Amino acid sequence: MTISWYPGHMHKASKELVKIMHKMDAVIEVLDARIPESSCNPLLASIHEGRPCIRILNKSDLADDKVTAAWAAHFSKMENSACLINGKGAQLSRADIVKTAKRLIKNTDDTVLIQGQIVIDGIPNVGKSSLLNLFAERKVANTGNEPAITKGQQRVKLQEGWYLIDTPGMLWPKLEDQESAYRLAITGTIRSTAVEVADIAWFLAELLLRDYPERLATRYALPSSITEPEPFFDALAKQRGSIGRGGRADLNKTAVILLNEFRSGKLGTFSLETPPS
Ligand SMILES: Nc1nc2c(ncn2[C@@H]2O[C@H](COP(=O)(O)OP(=O)(O)OP(=O)(O)O)[C@@H](O)[C@H]2O)c(=O)[nH]1
Ligand SMILES: [Mg+2]
Repeated sequence: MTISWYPGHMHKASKELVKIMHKMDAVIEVLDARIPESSCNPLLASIHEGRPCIRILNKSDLADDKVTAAWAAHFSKMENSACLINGKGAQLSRADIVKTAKRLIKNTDDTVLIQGQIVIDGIPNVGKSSLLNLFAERKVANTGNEPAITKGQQRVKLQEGWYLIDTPGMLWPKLEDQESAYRLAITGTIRSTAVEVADIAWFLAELLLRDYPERLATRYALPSSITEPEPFFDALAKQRGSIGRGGRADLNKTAVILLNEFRSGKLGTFSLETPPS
């Protein structure tokens, strides 16, 4: 299966982002801490036009702390950039954002430093609207555990006089690197109706059986003889009662079980990409 998902609202969202960019003093690009490389939308660098960029590695509670710290060090070295980490249990504050933005905006114009505008962008379902709510310290934007919840821009004034603008999650027209596309799908960035759930879970099972066999063995009490997705899904289906015709795994139901456990963190924390050394 080739993964491709670029609905019309994303094209519209990118045009609307371009329209407001000249008014922005800085940008916040939200990345998924589990897949910082794949979750970096290549269109955004050109849309940002060199503006100061605060990258936030979000959902860090689902990733490996050491790898996330290495990614933060990698991104912080980039020109005109800062990189912050956010996750459940270790959240950033409004003061962190304002302080970092002021440091990056090396502008002698005091009015910018008192009342700047920052746009929050990134791929779908990465936590942009949750961050807007966090920094606004109230629920101003809808959030949800599926991609494409936000359909239009939303501007909020913070107590300090700064403005934050939330935007719809955006992918790009062609997902050239299909391994990356599968990583985007397993982390929940691609709408489930645009992919074959069983294919995505098969990719995830292969990856986990190869790199984290002990975690699967512990969580599902698997015999060590299971090293391939097919017997893995049969064993999981038996355990969770998702048996189909002929006593074999109902692959769709069992796929959903594995994906949900991975996405919710029940299987543990995973960093699926490491920074270039
Ligand atoms: N585990 C974890 N979940 C998070 C975190 N931040 C957000 N979420 C969850 O991720 C899901 C998506 O959050 P949203 O804020 O709606 O994401 P978004 O980037 O605005 O998504 P779109 O508007 O669809 O582009 C929600 O279920 C959030 O509760 C986090 O730091 N850790
Ligand atoms: Mg949103």
